[in-house]
Amino acid sequence: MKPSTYTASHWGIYEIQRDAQGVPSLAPWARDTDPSPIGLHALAANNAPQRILRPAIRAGWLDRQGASREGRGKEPFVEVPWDEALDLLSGELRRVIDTHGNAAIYGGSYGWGSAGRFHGAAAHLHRFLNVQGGYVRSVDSYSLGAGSVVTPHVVASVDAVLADSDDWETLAQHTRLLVCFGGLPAKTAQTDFGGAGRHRLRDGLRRLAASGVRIVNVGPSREDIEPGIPAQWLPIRPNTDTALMLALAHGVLAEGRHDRAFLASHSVGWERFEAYLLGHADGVAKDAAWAAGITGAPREQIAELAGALGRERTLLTAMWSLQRAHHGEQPFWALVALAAVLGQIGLPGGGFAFGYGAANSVGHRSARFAGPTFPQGRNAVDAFIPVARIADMLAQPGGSFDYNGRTHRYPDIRLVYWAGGNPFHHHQDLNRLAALWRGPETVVAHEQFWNAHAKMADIVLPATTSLERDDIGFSGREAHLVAMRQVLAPAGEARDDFEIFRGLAQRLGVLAEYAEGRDAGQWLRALYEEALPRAHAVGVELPAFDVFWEQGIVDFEGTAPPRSFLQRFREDPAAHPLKTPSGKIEIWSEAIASFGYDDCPGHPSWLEPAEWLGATDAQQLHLVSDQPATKLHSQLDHSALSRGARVDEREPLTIHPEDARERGIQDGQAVRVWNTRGACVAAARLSDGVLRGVVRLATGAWFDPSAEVPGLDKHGNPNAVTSDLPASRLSQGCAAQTCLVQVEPWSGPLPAVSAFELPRFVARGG
Ligand SMILES: Nc1nc2c(c(=O)[nH]1)N[C@H]1C(S)=C(S)[C@@H](COP(=O)(O)OP(=O)(O)OC[C@H]3O[C@@H](n4cnc5c(=O)[nH]c(N)nc54)[C@H](O)[C@@H]3O)O[C@H]1N2
Ligand SMILES: Nc1nc2c(c(=O)[nH]1)N[C@H]1C(S)=C(S)[C@@H](COP(=O)(O)OP(=O)(O)OC[C@H]3O[C@@H](n4cnc5c(=O)[nH]c(N)nc54)[C@H](O)[C@@H]3O)O[C@H]1N2
Ligand SMILES: [Mo]
Repeated sequence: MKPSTYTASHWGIYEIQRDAQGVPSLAPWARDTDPSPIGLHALAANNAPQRILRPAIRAGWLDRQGASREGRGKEPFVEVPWDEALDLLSGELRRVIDTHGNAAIYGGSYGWGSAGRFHGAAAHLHRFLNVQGGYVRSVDSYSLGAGSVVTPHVVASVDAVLADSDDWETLAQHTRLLVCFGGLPAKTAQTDFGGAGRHRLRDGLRRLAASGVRIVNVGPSREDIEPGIPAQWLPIRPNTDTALMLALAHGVLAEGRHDRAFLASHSVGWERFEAYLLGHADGVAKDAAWAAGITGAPREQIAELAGALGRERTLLTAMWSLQRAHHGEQPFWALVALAAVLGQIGLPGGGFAFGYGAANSVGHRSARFAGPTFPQGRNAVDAFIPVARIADMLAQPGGSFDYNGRTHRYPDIRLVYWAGGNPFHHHQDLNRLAALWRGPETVVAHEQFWNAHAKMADIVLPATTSLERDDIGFSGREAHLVAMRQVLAPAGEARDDFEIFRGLAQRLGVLAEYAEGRDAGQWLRALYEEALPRAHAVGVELPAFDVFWEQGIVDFEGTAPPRSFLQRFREDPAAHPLKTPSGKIEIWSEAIASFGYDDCPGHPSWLEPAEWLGATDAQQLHLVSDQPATKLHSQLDHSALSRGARVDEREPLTIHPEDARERGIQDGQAVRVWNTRGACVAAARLSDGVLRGVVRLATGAWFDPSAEVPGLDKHGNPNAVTSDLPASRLSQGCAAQTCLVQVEPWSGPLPAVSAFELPRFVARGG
């Protein structure tokens, strides 16, 4: 059967097939040779019992119009007709703006939402709030909080570096030594924000293996590289990569092999860094023996790797997890500095990169252009927060915080409005967030499913899924546009986020400004047509909208990308300077040094994390809370794929057999993972693929707080125990990977998982 339509998702493109009765099914896109199974489960999961079918309002909020906040997350909901929900919500928005001003609304609404250039939920929320005076926004991401703030000072934005990465073919051809910090995991490369297309990582790895590239996986887990790919594992403790990188630089320097010419012509501040490596000020040489004490890796192995670096074409790449940590700026900065020492930056297959494997598009090069983009308008409110400071904002209205060289104040938030993200997935120390969540007068959520985020809101409005509406799939980093034609009728009374905001905008008298007189179909066409000249400018000829809509996909794989900016910089740094203050790579940053932050000094430095294996009693283990293989964050946790990977309904926790034995833990047994912040129930999975002292528990199990035991999550959500400390005063980034825990066998009866149950519903006044 010839597929006539396609759908795009963060985890891939799928073809929609229909049987004789017209019932749809999904098949992988024929041109994707390594499709992700995640999306194949999206259709069956779409109309699951967890779906939100009607607008619902927390009973206490409805009765007392916001007076009682204590019942948030505990009280039942009352389902109401759309008109009533929109009347109540528009009235509440009016009240909050009139009484407290627009800066009392938090509309940061961080999160991945769904693929599709028009129906991006957060973009609609931002536009809707902008047309009536603005809102408090968030900056940066949970993905790359520390990295994205430090690298523009040092070399270039993370986005520019990602776009500049060599493709897998170039690596296979030129790279001889590939050192990957955090591995090259196929699990994370399944996805790409806005729409992965052809999945490339596993094929890329096979090419590297076939051409004899030496691959060294540095990190706490051997499992971060596909089994079957010949790779050497250099196990190190979590959060100690910076120490290793310093020792590698020291080793190269000690042999006199540092590229003096490159350092002189293309970087600033080498002398200070050299003095630090040699220990001139602190008396501590950052050599292999020193790093062995910190990382736990054998000194000989560190020395051997240092001796091999740069002798042949060497690429250093770091997963994004390294910077999602206390002092997370340092490993990204140290990686750049180490690459500068080797002097191969800008050569094909050499230098440094961020995250081959963290997203599918890293290692792909085709022409890039700004695709169809829904305009969010102008925000009249100045106040903002670095995205991961949400709990601090709720805790200290008016309190001050540092960020990238300046001091700011937290606003006083009365209303939180979320559309297209799940704070009760993504934030750290969820018990703390849950307590602070009771502060604002009103919490609004547009959601598709009754997850913890919806259950913690006052006004819950049911949103459609991307299978239930027309849209345009485009990521900006991959080589395709997809006509995402509606596959299913909306579940229950679900509405598009755009429709919901239209209803509110009409009530608030800003409909014309918000919708500009267009319906969704007219917006799709207009956004597409606006992108045509931008595509043309980079040599991509897009067909007319109607042709695109009919043919279903535009595939411009293989079009010519621009020359690498690092290559041009290498060839002529005066003609092609970087956008750093000096125009060069800043191994010493005068700007960062001038901020005077003790937790982010002027050159890459080893700074002890708040919680790590080098500074603790033997009982504690380091928890790595990584991205889940069977879903995207919390999305589709209710699918058969995700639930099928559970043990007795709990998320598996990978633990070294020796650590398990010492604690009397058997494979498959339920365990209590805990620290002073909270606890969760997980299922032990014994594997010597993690370093001793390290446990790994993927994120994404829907947060399931116990009603009886304070601070206990019953499902295996690591954010019940992670720490909400910022990476540093520079970035205030998410530091989820810095966390120590105790693990012990669960004793007594297991609490039943209730994450997938609906909240209680009552009749009005009941
Ligand atoms: N411990 C720990 N925590 C982490 C991380 C970690 O490494 N460790 N990683 C962090 C990272 S990198 C990230 S990016 C975050 C991810 O955090 P999020 O992006 O917030 O997580 P998602 O589960 O993708 O949340 C998307 C939500 O939007 C809803 N949704 C989807 N489409 C639509 C739509 O069209 N309309 C509406 N209204 N809703 C929609 C989904 O149902 C879902 O609840 O998590 C962070 N949290
Ligand atoms: N299937 C799937 N793919 C995804 C996502 C998803 O939810 N599901 N999320 C997407 C998103 S939003 C993002 S931001 C990217 C994130 O990409 P990353 O942040 O890079 O992904 P993680 O899985 O958190 O971490 C990758 C590996 O790093 C290792 N690691 C952890 N801490 C350290 C450390 O201190 N040092 C070293 N050397 N290694 C360490 C862990 O063993 C882990 O398996 O992934 C994307 N891809
Ligand atoms: Mo992310």
